Amino acid sequence: MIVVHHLNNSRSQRVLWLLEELGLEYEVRRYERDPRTMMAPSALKQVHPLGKSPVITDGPLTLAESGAIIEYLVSRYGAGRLAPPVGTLEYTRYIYWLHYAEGSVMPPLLMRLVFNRIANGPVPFFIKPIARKIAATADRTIVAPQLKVHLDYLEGELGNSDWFAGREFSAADIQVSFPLEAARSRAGLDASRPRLMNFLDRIHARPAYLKALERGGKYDLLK
Ligand SMILES: N[C@@H](CCC(=O)N[C@@H](CS)C(=O)NCC(=O)O)C(=O)O
Repeated sequence: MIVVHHLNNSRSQRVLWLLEELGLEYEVRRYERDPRTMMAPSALKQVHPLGKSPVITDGPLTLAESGAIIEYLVSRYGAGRLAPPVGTLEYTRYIYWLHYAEGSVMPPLLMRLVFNRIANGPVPFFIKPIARKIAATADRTIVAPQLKVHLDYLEGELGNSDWFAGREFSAADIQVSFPLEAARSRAGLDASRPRLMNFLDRIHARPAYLKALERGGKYDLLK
């Protein structure tokens, strides 16, 4: 049985969604973020040394890293579903988006999260104005321009095809969904980028997406 070690409000929601799309049986083991630090509980370190989510176990295998998990589940259990045929241009695009989501667009989104927390988090009152100023300057000069480049790029890509890898929905769309949802929550993704918003509307209407939300519980991404 596949076990998903699922942290609330996190990337592991994508894995639940993928498993629902594939119609596979799985067990969800839940972990709650510390409400003050938002970090994962130490119990996750007993599953994998990094203590992050998602992690899956499948028989003797323990696997972390959402892109690797998605690739593993699709190649082992997909039976040709949710990935373009190997050797096609669409397959290369599929692999590209699996990597891009965590390797390229998530870093500036994570920096935005950190600077938001520095600006709004609990710091001693006498350093608060300085902390806010440093966070605002770093965000304005480093993070915001990068996020704009990524969101413009992603919006443009959906002008070429309905889904990221091509004409068919694939697991690459599941992988890219998390940065887009995070961008809506903390990077100002809105109706000024209609293709991305339409993509989010389309995925949110999928029965498997909704079923995965029921299995995963509250999904309210950090700002
Ligand atoms: N690149 C990794 C990132 C894993 C990761 O950072 N997960 C976050 C959840 S969104 C986490 O576990 N955060 C809690 C913590 O760092 O303590 C992946 O895609 O799986």
